[in-house]
Amino acid sequence: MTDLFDALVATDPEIADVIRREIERQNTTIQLIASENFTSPAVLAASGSVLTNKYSEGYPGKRYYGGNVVVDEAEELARRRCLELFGGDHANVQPHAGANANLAAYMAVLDPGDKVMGMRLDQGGHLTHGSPVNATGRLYNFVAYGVDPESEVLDYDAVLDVAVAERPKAIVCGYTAYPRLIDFEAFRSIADEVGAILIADIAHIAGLVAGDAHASPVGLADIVTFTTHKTLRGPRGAAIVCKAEYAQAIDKAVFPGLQGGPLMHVIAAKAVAFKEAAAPEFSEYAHAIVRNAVALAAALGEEGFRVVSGGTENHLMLVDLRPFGITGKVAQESLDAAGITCNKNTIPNDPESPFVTSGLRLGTAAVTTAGMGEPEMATIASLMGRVVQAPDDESVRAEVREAAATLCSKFTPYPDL
Ligand code: DSN
Repeated sequence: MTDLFDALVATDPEIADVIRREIERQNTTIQLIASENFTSPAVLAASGSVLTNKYSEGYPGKRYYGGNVVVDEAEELARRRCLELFGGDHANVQPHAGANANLAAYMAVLDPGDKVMGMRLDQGGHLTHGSPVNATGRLYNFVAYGVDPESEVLDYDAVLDVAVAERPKAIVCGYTAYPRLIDFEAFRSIADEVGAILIADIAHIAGLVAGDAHASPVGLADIVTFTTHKTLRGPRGAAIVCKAEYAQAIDKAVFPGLQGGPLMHVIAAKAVAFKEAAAPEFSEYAHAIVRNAVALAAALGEEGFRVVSGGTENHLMLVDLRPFGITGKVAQESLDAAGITCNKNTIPNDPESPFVTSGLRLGTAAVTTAGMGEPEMATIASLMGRVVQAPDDESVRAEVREAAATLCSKFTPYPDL
């Protein structure tokens, strides 16, 4: 790694400097973006390897080009480890991103114009769950379910009512900003009630599922998609696990349906991540993420934040900033300036636009990887409380930035980089 970086410094000092400064940013500021994590040096090494040079259209043993005998082993290892980790009949580890994995799932089982039911995008659904500006919303006829307006939690009877009224061909469960456990058995029975295919998008919670900190949809959902870089802590990318009857359709949808050559360096890094996630320490890690999220949500409540749905049961929480009279946009910018990275996010029935928002989404996967625990969650909540009460105060920002750096000096994700 060091030799490779030396080569980069010699060839392109500007990009080398960007990477150096990003390592510094990740090491010295608090990372609370719920979809991010700090991947291991082993994953970094695989994804920065010469496997990037290989063209491998097709699947192991059935490639369009020669010279794939070595990289085939990487993809076989990734597929095998993925199935050992999650269960299921068939795995496809080629999707470059969660968006591709979701579109492949739809392409495998739907025709353009078919009706699909997913969570409202402003209540936790993802862009690829039918946003009108995304290919999924243009190709398929999405209808939405949402959370209960009072409890801000899914009401499965209400979801069933929408399904019975709409008779979708597929139902998508799994979210990008939902802080509660998902009852996949309830979704299976709703899908069965209306004869729908069930697709679970567990991009956010894949690491919790792998570590037994959240129930798994595998075996219940027909198709399960997930990204590998969030709670799962692998390289940027995605994978699909499905029942045997959908295996061929999924493989065809990914390649040649959607993608060309797979990223073999990233597939090798996914194999490394699946191996890491199968270790007993990973289960401890997954449970620690949830404990930290519960602690952070409770401490933020004490600081005056309104925690959406009253708390969390997974790795993330949404907080409503209206008690402080500020928007998500202002809070995100002020916190960023104070050394705390997070993202503005709509909350259920948000009066503000998605570019402004009334809330923040916060996640604990990255800080838990860095080694922080419940005492540090209380510290972070108190630092956040100071910033949102004086969002424009430069001296508060400077003090919090220094406190964040002091905290991170004891919990540095990449001390050797
Ligand atoms: N951008 C990811 C997230 O933050 O949840 C999803 O694509």
